[in-house]
Amino acid sequence: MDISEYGSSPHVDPLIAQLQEYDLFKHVVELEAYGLTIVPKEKMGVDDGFVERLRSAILATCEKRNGLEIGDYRTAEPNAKDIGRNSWYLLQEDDVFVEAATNPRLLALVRWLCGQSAVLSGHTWIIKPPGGRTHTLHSDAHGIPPGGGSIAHACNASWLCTDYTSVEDGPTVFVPGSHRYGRATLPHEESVEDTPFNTVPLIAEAGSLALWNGATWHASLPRTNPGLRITLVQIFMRMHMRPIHLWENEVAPELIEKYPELKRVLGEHLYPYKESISDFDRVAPFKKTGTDPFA
Ligand SMILES: O=C(O)CCC(=O)C(=O)O
Ligand SMILES: [Fe+2]
Repeated sequence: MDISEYGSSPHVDPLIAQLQEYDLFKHVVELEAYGLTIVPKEKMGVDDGFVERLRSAILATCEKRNGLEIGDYRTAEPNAKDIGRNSWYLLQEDDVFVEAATNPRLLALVRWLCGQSAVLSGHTWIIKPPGGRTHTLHSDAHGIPPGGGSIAHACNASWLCTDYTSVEDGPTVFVPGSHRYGRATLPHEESVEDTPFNTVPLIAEAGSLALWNGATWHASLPRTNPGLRITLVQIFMRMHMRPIHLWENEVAPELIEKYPELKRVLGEHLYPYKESISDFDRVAPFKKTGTDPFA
């Protein structure tokens, strides 16, 4: 008996059929058990040239937007800050970005985590040169405090555009199972070296999809190998994470001045995230919302 064939659950039945068709059940189990999974290139149903096209599109967009020449990514040593600028809103730069965001296998797994109504929320590249900046352990499900972790609110579907062969490549590292904590990291948990939790590095070939529940704690290591690590980061979220209104430029400054509390309730937040954060003061309070329901 196949329960999905009864048609009793219209949202999940088609997903089960897709997961079966694409041979993805193992990845669903890993997402449930560890909060992350790596789908190898061969299972993603992409053509042979896909990764190369994606990598080239990222490099070309970075060069165009930032007015620089990167050269051969296997040996290049660009300035980390320069290549990190203007990295958002990629969809309309090249059709390969649309292919990356709408890959049917990727979407089956994203919809497993965040529902059929999941939306693409953020789209950016990470180009990491040797010695580049690293992330400390964090959750991508910003704002989900303790108590909110029984479902995935967000997920990260990152395409590896270069091989992550060893820790020298500067890979992402994860705390397996941390999605069940359902909260962001606290300051004493953030350092990869000192955290009391077990971490595992993401080792996989270019073209693989690394997919994690947004709540799964992760960081990244500095790159010590020559050349660039190149990744397309795609954040999907549940539909309710979309605000009803975007208030920016909608409310007259005079009204806000007259009613100062208005400023706060309209949201002094990071989202919608545009380009390089101009107001870094907003990052710490924003991250705290993931650790305390009263933050
Ligand atoms: O660069 C990495 O490996 C991790 C980046 C990260 O934190 C993210 O994509 O959410
Ligand atoms: Fe992250």
